[in-house]
Amino acid sequence: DSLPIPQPTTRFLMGNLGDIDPSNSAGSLWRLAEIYGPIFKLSLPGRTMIVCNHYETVVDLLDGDRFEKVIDTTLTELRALLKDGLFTAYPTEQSWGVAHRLLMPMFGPLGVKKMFGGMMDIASQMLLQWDRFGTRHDILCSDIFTRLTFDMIGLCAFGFRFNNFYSEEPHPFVGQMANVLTESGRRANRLGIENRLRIFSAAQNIENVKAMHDLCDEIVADRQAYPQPDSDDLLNHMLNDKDPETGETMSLENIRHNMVTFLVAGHETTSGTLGFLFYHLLKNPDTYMRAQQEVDEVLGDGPLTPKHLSKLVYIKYAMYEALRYMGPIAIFSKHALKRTKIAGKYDVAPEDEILCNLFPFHHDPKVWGDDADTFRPGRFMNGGYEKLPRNAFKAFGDGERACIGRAFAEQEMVLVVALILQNFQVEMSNPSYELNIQVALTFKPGDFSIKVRRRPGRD
Ligand code: MNH
Repeated sequence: DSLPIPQPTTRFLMGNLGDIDPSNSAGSLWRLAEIYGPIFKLSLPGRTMIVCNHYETVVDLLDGDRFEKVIDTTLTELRALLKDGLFTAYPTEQSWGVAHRLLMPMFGPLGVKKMFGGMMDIASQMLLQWDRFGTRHDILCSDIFTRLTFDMIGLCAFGFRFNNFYSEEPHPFVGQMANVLTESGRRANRLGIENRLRIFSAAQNIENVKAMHDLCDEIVADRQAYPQPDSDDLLNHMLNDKDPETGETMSLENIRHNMVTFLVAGHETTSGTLGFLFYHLLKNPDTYMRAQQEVDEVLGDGPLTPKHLSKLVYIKYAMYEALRYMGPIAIFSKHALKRTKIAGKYDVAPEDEILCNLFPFHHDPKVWGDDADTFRPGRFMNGGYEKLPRNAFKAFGDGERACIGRAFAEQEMVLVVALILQNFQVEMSNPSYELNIQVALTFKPGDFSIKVRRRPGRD
């Protein structure tokens, strides 16, 4: 037997469109989760969306034998930029498998260790800039961490320097991408007919996409004209390696779309997470102290080396806790391979788009307890992470379509946080700052600024 899936009242022709705020659809989905509980349904023009909010419903969607990633409306909009790149490829697309198998080793723990030097290069540029800013300068987290993560992925993946720490304005690519991501998000929340009427933004979008594709093509052409046989970066592997299963190489187009994919997926998420993390550490001074104490014990005033990374456990869990509390990605989508019941109760068909609503999922008191709404990295310490119920922490997505950049992101974030805490005392520019979420494709803390001061004896 099955239970009906609750649904807010629908309106003629509009369905539930009125229940979604187009500038903050994820916020609307949280609010509805508070009202409807584990699962609810929305009818939007042309499609039905089923939203799962609690552990019992979301975890059932992670059964790869019955459900798989679906290219939902937002991802479909993004395909104008990312095409068959890993993030937006259809499950049936051949190029996904080729790129996935070919690239996996580079994104594994060993591959990512080789990028340590590139990450240190960029992080030290940032620290140098902070010294020169002095103690009175307000550092806008969303701006500074975007410069940082962009430079890191550019250098580590393609040997390309965006040089965002050497210019007043970030590299044009940064703005082009921000515009395309915001526009894709907006388009995904509009009616099809409305999109056809927004001719100006569509033309602007096409221009931005072309500029980004051109830059990637230029980087490739440069590498082909001036090969770097000793470099071990992603670009060399994409150009030279073969898929171990089929023997196929990646096409030049697919390389371009994966380059843009790494730049998109690899900067917004990580920079947003760093912003959230500093917000929480500064709002909860005991957690800041504990993180700084860990850095002092592990590093003292000596240089950070790769062998230190695995010892910075509290910092890693503080980052997980920031991701749990509210990460940059609020939702990922699935669909059923054939008719089935979610959690044994709710009927779904293959054509239904099913959303994993991460905020309520990561705050489900049945898993996280009564203090689910408290920032407490300690919950993961001393075996706490290992003792979680299966699949309770899904900030990096799920299954074979989970985040390929996870080890890269974790290394990058632990490294940056450790270097900052080792060398600087950080405080909020405005001590009464309250979190406001800036929504583009991903979430980040809006208008959040910090001030920094060199720690005594750390220069
Ligand atoms: Mn990442 C997929 C979260 C950093 C490259 N990433 C995903 C998904 C989530 C995610 C969630 C699954 C989306 C879906 O199911 O539709 N990613 C993150 C978070 C961070 C992050 C929270 C940092 C914090 N991601 C990175 C970095 C890179 C990267 C850094 C690249 C260097 N992510 C990807 C790619 C995919 C992905 C590529 C798509 C993988 C696939 O489908 O094969």
